[in-house]
This record gives sequence, structure tokens and C-alpha cells, in this order.
Amino acid sequence: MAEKPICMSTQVPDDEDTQKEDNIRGLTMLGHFGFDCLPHQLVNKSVQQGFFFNILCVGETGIGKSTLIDTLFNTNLKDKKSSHFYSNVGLKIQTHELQESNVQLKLTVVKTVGYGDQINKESSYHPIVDYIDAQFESYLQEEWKIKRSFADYHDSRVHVCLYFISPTGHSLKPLDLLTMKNIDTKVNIIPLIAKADTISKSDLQKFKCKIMSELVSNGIQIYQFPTDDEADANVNYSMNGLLPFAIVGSTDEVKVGKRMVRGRQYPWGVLQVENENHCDFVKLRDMLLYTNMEDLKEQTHTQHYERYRCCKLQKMGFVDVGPDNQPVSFQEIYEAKRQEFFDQCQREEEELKQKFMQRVKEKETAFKESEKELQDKFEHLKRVQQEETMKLEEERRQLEEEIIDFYKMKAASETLHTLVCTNIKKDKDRKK
Ligand SMILES: Nc1nc2c(ncn2[C@@H]2O[C@H](COP(=O)(O)OP(=O)(O)O)[C@@H](O)[C@H]2O)c(=O)[nH]1
Ligand SMILES: [Mg+2]
Repeated sequence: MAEKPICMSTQVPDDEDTQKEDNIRGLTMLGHFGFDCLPHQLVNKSVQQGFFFNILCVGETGIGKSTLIDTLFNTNLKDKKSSHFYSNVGLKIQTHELQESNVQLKLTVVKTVGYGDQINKESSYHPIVDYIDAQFESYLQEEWKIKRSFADYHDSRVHVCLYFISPTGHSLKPLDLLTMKNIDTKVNIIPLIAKADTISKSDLQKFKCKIMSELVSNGIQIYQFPTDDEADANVNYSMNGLLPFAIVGSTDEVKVGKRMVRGRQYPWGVLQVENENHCDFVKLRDMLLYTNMEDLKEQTHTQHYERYRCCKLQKMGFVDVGPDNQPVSFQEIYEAKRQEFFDQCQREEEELKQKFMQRVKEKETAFKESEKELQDKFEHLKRVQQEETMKLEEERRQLEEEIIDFYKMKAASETLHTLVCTNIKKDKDRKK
């Protein structure tokens, strides 16, 4: 039974109604309709579908990333110890299906590999930025598909980046500032002081203040737990004041009194991971998993992904309003772009044609010139050859004349010789 009047907007409100909310007509319900169970439908559906959460852990090798993830989810994800000798920063992506009572969680953990191990660290943040953008791009492509299948789609957009800060007690390293500066508009950053058991309580407090002032002075935006929801406003507000969380990770069970607790055993005592006086691990777990997981996902979608999508569309030339401040439709821009592209293609085609014609003309002229040169050369050679032939003809004629003369002379000399011989013989015969 409904006890107090409920505002039911069963009619389309007229103008006056929309202007003055008090005018919305309240109806007294006469019976129980059951729509107070509507939230259960959502809960059941969500439980059936299962939940997913994507964490990015950024921090130097050996800073405690794998240990913290195991401590957070009470798992042993069997991560091998990383080497310090990678020449570039890489990312290791692992997806795990976890179950607690009847709730399933698909957890994707992306950890940096080799982060902070190079001498030149200027481009160490590139693989991280590229990975975050690639997940946005993949989601955007899915949105743009004609046949979308978000039911089967694995949304890998990063919901939170746990940034592990070295427990130096001094200040952030240039690499920390550079990386956070480049990812703070793309992902929800929660800064953590890693291995906080290696730093004293008073130093820790000073270190936290120093880190926060450095983040502010460098204009780095970290994730703020939301304070607009009354239910969590107080706790979230106080948690914002405790950032960066001082974290200790361990999956080892240590005996404290009669209880077994997760902690780290030292010669002087036990550090209990889940003791809020010892470190902020429980606060982080509560904030991350119990209180703000949905907000982290929402911020990822509404802030970071939205920013990526806007930039992408703007880069492609899409706008919401034209120069005259009038709304422009997607189709209008698409058609204008298409026309622009078509015109450009035509312009380029025309340019190519002109260039081609020019080249053809140049080649033609060159061919004509070389043809003329060849022709001249041919004519010249022909003339030379004709002259040579005439010369040879003349020589041949002279030689033939000389041969005729020679034969004439030969015949005359033979005649003379015969005559002389005859006379000599006659003389001899006479003398006898
Ligand atoms: N003192 C201390 N040691 C830790 C902590 N977390 C992890 N370790 C140790 O640091 C070493 C490297 O941890 P690991 O999680 O493999 O680092 P990762 O390379 O960042 O994944 C291991 O020997 C851990 O036992 C911590 O909170 N405090
Ligand atoms: Mg590791």
C-alpha cells in the first residue's frame, strides 16, 4: 500500500507544467502495483550478465603490482617476477574470471613491464597512452558498426589506473609526473604509495602532502571519489583527503594471537595488511570494489571515452553547430565532406592530367628534336657516302684506262720482240 502521494507523470505535461514543477499532478495510489520491485529486475539482470572491471597498474618493476592485485582479489594469479632488463616499456594483459557467491566478475589486469628500467625514460608513457586509446578506439568502432553486438563485446576500456609511487619519502619522480600528466584526461588515476611499510608514520604523512602538492602544482587531475551521492558523500569526502593511499600487499598468512591474518612478518612484529591502523589497503579495496566501482566505470564512459570520441569526431571534421551557430546534422556534414572529398579527387585528377599532358608534350618535343638530329646525321652520312662512291668510280675508271694502256703497250712490245727475233735469225742464216 502506498502511504503518501506519488508523482506519476502519466500525461505529457503542458508548457505550464514544465515551467512549474509544483503543478505536476500528484495521484494517490489506491493499491500496490509492484513497481517498487523494479530495481530487483536490474539487479537480477546484472547478476545474470556478470560484471567486468578493467584495472591498469602502472609502476616500476618490483614495486608490488602483482602482489597488490593478488591481495585485493585474494587470488594467486601466478605472475612471474619481471626482469629489469627490458629495453622498452611493455604491457602485460591478463583476464581472469572470478566468482564470489553467485556474482561473477571478469577482471582484466594490465600491468606495465619494464617501467622505469630504461636510462632514457622520455617515451616510457607512450605504450600506456597507446593502450588506453586503443581500447577507446575499439569501443568506438563497435559503436559505429551497422550490426553492433555489445552483448558479446568485451569492453576493455580501462576503468582505473592504480599508479604505484616509490616510497622514497621525498617527492614524485619526473617519470611519475610525465606519465600522469599524459594520462590524466584518459583514465581515472588513483595514486598509491607502494610498499608503505618501508616508511615511518610521520614521514608517510609528509610524503602524502608533498605528493598532493606536486600533483596540484603540475596540474595533474587524479580521480576524486564522488561526493554528490548522499549515501557515500561523507566516506568518499574523507577518503579523498587520504589520497594517495599508503599500500602494503601480501598474500602470506601470518599468525597474530590466535588468528591467521594476511600480513608481512618482520623481526619486530607483524604488519597486518587488513588493519586500517597499519596501512590504507582496506580503504583502497572498499573504495575500489565496494563503493565506487560503478562510478569509475561511469566516469570512464561519460568523461574519458566521451572526450576521446569528441576529439576523434572533431579531427574528422564533424561539428555540432555551423558557423552561423545553427545545429548541423551528421548527414549534412557527411554529405559536405563527401562533396569536398569528391571535389578534391577531381582537382587532383585534373592536376595529374595536366602534369601528364605536360610530360607528353615535353617528351614529344624531345623525340622530334632527336629525330631531326638523326635525320640530319643520316643526310650528312649519305652525302659523304655518295662523294666516296663517286671518288671510287673515278679511280676505277682511271685504273681501267691504265690497264688498257698497259695491254696496248704489252702487245706492241711483244710485236717488237718477235720482229727483233726474226731479224736476228735472218742475220744468222745469212752469215752461214
Ligand atoms: N615490503 C614490501 N614488499 C612488498 C610489498 N608488495 C610486494 N612486495 C615484495 O616486492 C617484491 C616484488 O613484488 P611484485 O608484486 O612481484 O612486484 P611487481 O614487479 O610490481 O609486480 C616481492 O618480493 C614482494 O614480496 C609491500 O607492500 N611491502
Ligand atoms: Mg609483477
